[in-house]
Amino acid sequence: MDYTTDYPRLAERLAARGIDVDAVKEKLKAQHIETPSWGYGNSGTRFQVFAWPGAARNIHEKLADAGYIHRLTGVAPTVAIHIPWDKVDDYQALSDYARECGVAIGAVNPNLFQEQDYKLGSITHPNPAVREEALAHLIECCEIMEKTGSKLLSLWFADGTNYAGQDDIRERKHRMEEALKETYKHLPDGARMLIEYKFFEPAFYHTDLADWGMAYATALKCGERAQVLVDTGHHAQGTNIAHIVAFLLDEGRLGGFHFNARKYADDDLIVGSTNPLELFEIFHELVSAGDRAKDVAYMIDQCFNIESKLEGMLQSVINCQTAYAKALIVDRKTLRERQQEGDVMGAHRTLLEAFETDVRPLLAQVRTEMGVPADPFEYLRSDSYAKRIAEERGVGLVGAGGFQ
Ligand code: PSV
Ligand code: MN
Repeated sequence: MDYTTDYPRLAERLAARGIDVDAVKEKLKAQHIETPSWGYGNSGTRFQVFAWPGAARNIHEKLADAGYIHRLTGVAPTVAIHIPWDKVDDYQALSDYARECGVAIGAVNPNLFQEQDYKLGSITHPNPAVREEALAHLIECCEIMEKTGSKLLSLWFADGTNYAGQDDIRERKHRMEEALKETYKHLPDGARMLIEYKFFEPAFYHTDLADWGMAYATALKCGERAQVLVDTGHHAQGTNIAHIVAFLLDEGRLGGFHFNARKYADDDLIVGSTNPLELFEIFHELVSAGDRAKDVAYMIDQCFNIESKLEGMLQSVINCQTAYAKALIVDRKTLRERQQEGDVMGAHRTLLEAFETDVRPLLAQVRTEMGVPADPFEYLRSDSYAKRIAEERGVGLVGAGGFQ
């Protein structure tokens, strides 16, 4: 549906609330959401992988699909890669191909969870030879960053233990710090290292980097260019993620996000699909932090198991745009006044006013001005791209994100 005809009325209402609508539109046009290569391939749960017709089978097809999502939205110009899932011989050629597709290579994600050797961990493994192997992979990823021009090394470790007493927790902490300090030295100029945490899975007794505090403390030991990556799925039920975001922003250590939604834990569902208020709260903190949030990297980390990869990815980008648009139209002047007066409900309702505003006309207007479809989802459904790739690529499970 094209909502642009409703835009003038909305713009008038926002202006009456003291919102600078032109400034909001500029910010929305400059939004940057990175999509993950692994979201374009087939993936599944530990029970089954269901093949989707036309799902990307290799990094080239993933980049082509990412380029398509960028053409439809105008705000998804980079693609995160996972090594070795996306390993190639010639990274210069890969970067050139990405450019032909209209995108660039974004964060490089080392994969330290799929080798047999990593059963007891990677950089925290009790055996120094395995730790060496894992460190070599991290350094290899820094070299790939150099070749692709990537400025982000995005780190997540499956390392941990399953049973009390299985290994020495403090010793593992030291092994982690040692490896990350060494990796830090190999970062290309101007690049950052983002340290992700997760409180469980695949380890269930303890995870070496279980929460934001551990990731933060580790980042401090590495250096200024080491920051925390918040994956929205990696928290216990009830955790206030917006609070973590605000705290890390204030400390200058919020590096980026992995967006997804979860009902239970790390379900990798479409961001904003289970708790749009939470996503809005996060964006509200980001907008409130102003310039402190300027380098934050917004990445999607999702897999689409039963739905169309392209539709799932597109909806994810749209949901991020919606949450950001709502955060941008918060009447911050009134909010501040009410906060200082101790007006609890007044302040809360100021936020709700923005959250409950239908921003579809604003986004449709922004898209039209950007020269992309006013309703990208409808466009995708009426376009021939999905049909064409389904015919060309067929139904196969090969080349997925490594979950088969
Ligand atoms: C782990 O659950 C994670 O969130 C990490 O970011 C991985 O790189 C990604 O998912 C894909 O497995
Ligand atoms: Mn993640």
